[in-house]
Amino acid sequence: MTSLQDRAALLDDAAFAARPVPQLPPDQALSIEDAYAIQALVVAQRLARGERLVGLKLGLTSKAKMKQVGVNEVILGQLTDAMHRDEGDSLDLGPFIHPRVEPEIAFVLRGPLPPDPTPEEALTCVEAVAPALEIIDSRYDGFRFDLGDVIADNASSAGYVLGREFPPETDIGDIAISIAMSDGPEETGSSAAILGHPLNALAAAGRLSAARGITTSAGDVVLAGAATAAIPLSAGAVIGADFGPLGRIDLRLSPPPPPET
Ligand code: OOG
Ligand code: MG
Repeated sequence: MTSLQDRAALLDDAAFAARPVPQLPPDQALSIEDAYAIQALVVAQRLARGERLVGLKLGLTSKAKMKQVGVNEVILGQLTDAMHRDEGDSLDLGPFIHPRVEPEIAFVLRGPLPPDPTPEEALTCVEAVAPALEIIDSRYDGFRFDLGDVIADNASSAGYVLGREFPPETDIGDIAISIAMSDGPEETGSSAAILGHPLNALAAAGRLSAARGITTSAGDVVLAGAATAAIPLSAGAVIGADFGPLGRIDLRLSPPPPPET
């Protein structure tokens, strides 16, 4: 059995080198405790390289997502400033292994989340709501993992883009969301698919982060989890995501690198 630190180093190297690693065999499946301990070490390695924590992400908060990856529990991951991308940027896929994109609802916090908030209490911590895109990139071969693997891998966190911010009282309970790539694939859903309401995901973020000793503060971003299955990214395409009353996010992907001669 490799140590938690060895496992964290393996996952961090995989992310850094954009080279996938095998998931753990079933007889070595991680406990949830050990999985979050590895995640903490993976994140610590990023912080040691100078990255800064900027918030949290929930994963697997909709049936569409659970079905796509075959894991049926809500998970928590941590976002750093290095993962942030602007809508105006052209997204270079070089640093990723097999990235996918998914549409999300984001919260910007005005203060720390309490340990076990009701959705109403969670709402009092919100400064703004916004549409968002998340780029996920499992560090495992074939994007295949079990619950412990994906928690250890910081919930596949790799990138995020925030759209325009709206006031906290904006009705986000049932927003039609669609996402399409210019080269074909598309997915549609509703924000109601996110645990019934994205605020339930924010409350879950309070609960799960408190359980792992992770604190939040004003200005932090919390991604509520995707309402639809994720779509693979292909170089040169354009992602267009429509969030109805919350507007759109359009993101251009850099063209593929020229073939080596
Ligand atoms: C795990 C992360 C899931 C979401 O929004 O549900 C997630 C994965 O699918 O790789 O970010
Ligand atoms: Mg996500």
